[in-house]
Amino acid sequence: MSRKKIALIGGGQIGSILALLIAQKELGDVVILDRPEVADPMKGKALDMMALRPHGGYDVNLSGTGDYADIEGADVIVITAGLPRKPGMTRDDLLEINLGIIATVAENIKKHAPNAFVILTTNPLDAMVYAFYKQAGMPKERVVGMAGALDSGRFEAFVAMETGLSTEDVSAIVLGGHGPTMIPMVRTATVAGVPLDALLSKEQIDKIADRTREAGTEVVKLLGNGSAYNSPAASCCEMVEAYLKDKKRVISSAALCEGEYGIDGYFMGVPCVIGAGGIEKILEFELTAEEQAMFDTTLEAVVSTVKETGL
Ligand code: TXD
Repeated sequence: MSRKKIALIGGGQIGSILALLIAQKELGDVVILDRPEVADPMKGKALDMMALRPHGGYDVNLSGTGDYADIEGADVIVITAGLPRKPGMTRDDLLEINLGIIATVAENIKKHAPNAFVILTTNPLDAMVYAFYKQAGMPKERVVGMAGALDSGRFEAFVAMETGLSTEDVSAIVLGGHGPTMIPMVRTATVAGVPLDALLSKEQIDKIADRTREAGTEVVKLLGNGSAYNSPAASCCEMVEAYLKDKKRVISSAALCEGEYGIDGYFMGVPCVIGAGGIEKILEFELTAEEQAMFDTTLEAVVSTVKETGL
């Protein structure tokens, strides 16, 4: 039985941590691909992680490359290629340059690994996943954007921090676009089934929701150079694992909606069932009038960024 092959397109901050997380979980062999100019540093990173194996207790192989031929037949691909934000930049400021990068990546995946499950993280996420989908010509079940997993995780982390309770017991989801219009779903969030408003005041809950919406920017400001990478890598890893192990996890992800939540033809952060079939299903539930209004606002933001791609 051969191992699964996981290709990481982009071996920067997220790509590097993700390679290590995937290896530690032995989800498959990892190929880290980056620009040809940095093929050697990628080989160096991979070799360093190969040398970590005796300490890490894993046996998968890691390799670095600048050549797309090496991703041939990959089962899963995670795209992080692109520029990250610098302080003062919005995610949308990255659009033009990352759009060009995604076009090249799409063309190469189409050629070398058309059967892969593709997870994209590059910002502005909602537009980049749309652009990739339009250009790669792959089925919608196998193209997804990672954002909701991260945003939901941030929401859960802040609830745990504010209540002093275990993150393991917090269950919360963030829907919508990956930007300031995202929707932390306060109404459905619980700690082991106990609703948030039984544990926190309205002011505390509002503060957590606001902090969740701005969590990426908070990290960008503090880091001073680049954006969050540990939690995004862990979020990608969760999605890779759900697919390869056919776990049927319910993870908020940017999936192509065709009628779900009244959206037609756009990728939007919605609760997705991830299993061996990729995005197997989008779970729908009724929103309150207030939530629906927030959904309309986030959809407007996504549509306007997508329009800028000209695709
Ligand atoms: O929730 C989310 N979706 C996100 C997304 C959370 C955090 C960061 N998010 C975005 O992911 C971020 O705004 C970036 O657009 C990507 C990757 O973030 P990362 O922090 O990993 O950026 P790095 O460290 O700059 O890594 C990007 C790598 C770098 O090594 C470049 O050399 C490489 O991408 N790169 C390329 N690889 C292959 N091919 C091409 N053309 C290419 N161009 C750049």
